Amino acid sequence: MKIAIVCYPTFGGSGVVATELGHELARRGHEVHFITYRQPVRLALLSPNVHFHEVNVPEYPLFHYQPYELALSSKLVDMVKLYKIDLVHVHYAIPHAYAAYMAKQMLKEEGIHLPIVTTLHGTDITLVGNHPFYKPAVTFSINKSDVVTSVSQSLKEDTLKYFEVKNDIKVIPNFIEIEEVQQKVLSCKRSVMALPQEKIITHISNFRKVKNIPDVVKVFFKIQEKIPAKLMMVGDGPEKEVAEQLCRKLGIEDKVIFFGNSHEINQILSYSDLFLLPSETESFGLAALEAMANRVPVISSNTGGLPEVNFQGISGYLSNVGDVDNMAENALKILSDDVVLESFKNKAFETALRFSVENIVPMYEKVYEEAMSLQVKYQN
Ligand code: GMT
Repeated sequence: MKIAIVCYPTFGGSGVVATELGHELARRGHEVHFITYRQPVRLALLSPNVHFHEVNVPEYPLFHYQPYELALSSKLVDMVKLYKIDLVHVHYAIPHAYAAYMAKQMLKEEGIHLPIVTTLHGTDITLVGNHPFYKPAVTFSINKSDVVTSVSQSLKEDTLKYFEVKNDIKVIPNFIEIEEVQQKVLSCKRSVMALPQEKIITHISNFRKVKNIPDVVKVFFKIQEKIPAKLMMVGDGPEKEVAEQLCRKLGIEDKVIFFGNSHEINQILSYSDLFLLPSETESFGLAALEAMANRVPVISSNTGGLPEVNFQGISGYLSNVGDVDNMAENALKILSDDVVLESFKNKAFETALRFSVENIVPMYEKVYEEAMSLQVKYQN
C-alpha cells in the first residue's frame, strides 16, 4: 500500500507515534510518505520505502496568519497524484483531518478517491479541539474521515462526550518497538548521572501545564528526604522555568538535572529506577510506555488513558491528580526495597510487551484495508 502520513514533526507523542508507525509500515513493505512542515524528529530518512515531503508556507505580508491548512491540502493533492498514494493517515485532528478532507474534495474533482484515516491523540480532543473556536471544524472533519481511531478507550469516550460523532471510533493503543529500545541501551553510563547508591527518578514531557510539572518536583522532594536520589527532567516547554525555580526554592537544585529535549530517551530511561507522570490529563501516556519498555516502573495520576497503560500494583501505581503524598508514598514502596524494585521492573517490562509493534501495527493495517474497501464499495 502507498500511505501518506500527516503529523506534527515535533517531540510530542502524536508525532513520535506517527513516525514509528511509518517506520514499521515501511519495514512491512508499504511505501510511506510523510507530509509535514519539517522532518519529524524521529524520522530516519535513510530507510527503504520512506519518503518525506515538506510543506512550505511562504511568508506574505497580507497574511496575519500563514495558511498552513491550504498549503498542506495542496501538497497532499500533488503528492497523491505524483506517487499514486492509496490513502492518507492523519495524526492529530487539528488541522490535519480538515486539510485531508479538502484534499479529498479536490481530488474527487479529478476522479481520484482518497480514503482518510484520522487518529485522535488527546489534546486535539480534550484541550484544543473542543474549544468553541475549533469545535465545528473538528466535528466536521472527524465525521468526514473514512475511519477514525483513538489511542485509548478513555479518549474514545471523551470524543463521544464532547463531539457529535456519527462514525465508529476504533481504539488502537500506542505501541513500542521493544527491540529498538534494547539496542539503544547498550552504550549507557549510569555513573555519569548518579552515585551507585542513588536511585534515579525520571520525568519526560513537553513541560506544558497539563503535565503538572510542579507535582513532579514535589514528589521527588519527598522521595529524596527518605532515600538518596536524583531527578532527571527531560524535555522543554513553558513549565521548565517554573520547575527550576521550585527546585531552587526547595534547595534540591543539585539533585535535579534538566536535560532539555533529548534524542537519548532510551539511554536515560535505561538507567532510571522510576518514572513520574502526574499529569492533569493524559489520553494515553506514551512516555510512561517508553519507560516501562525500559524496565522502569511508573508512578502516575489515574487520569484519562493512564489506567489502560500503567496497571495498579503491577507496572507501578496510580494516584488521584494532585495527590503528591500518595504518589511519594507509592514511589517509596517501590524504591526502598531492591527486591520489590526488581519485581516492579520486570512487571513493567512484561506490561509493555502487550503494546509491542507486532501486536498493534497490524490493527492499523486492518483499518487501512477497511478504509480502502469502503472506496471499492463507493465505486460499485
Ligand atoms: O501532551 C503531550 O505529550 C503531547 C501530545 C501530542 O499530541 O503529541 O500527546 C498526546 O498524544 C500522545 C500520543 O498518542 C499521548 O501519549 C499523550 O497522552 C497525549 N497527551 C495528552 O493527552 C495530554
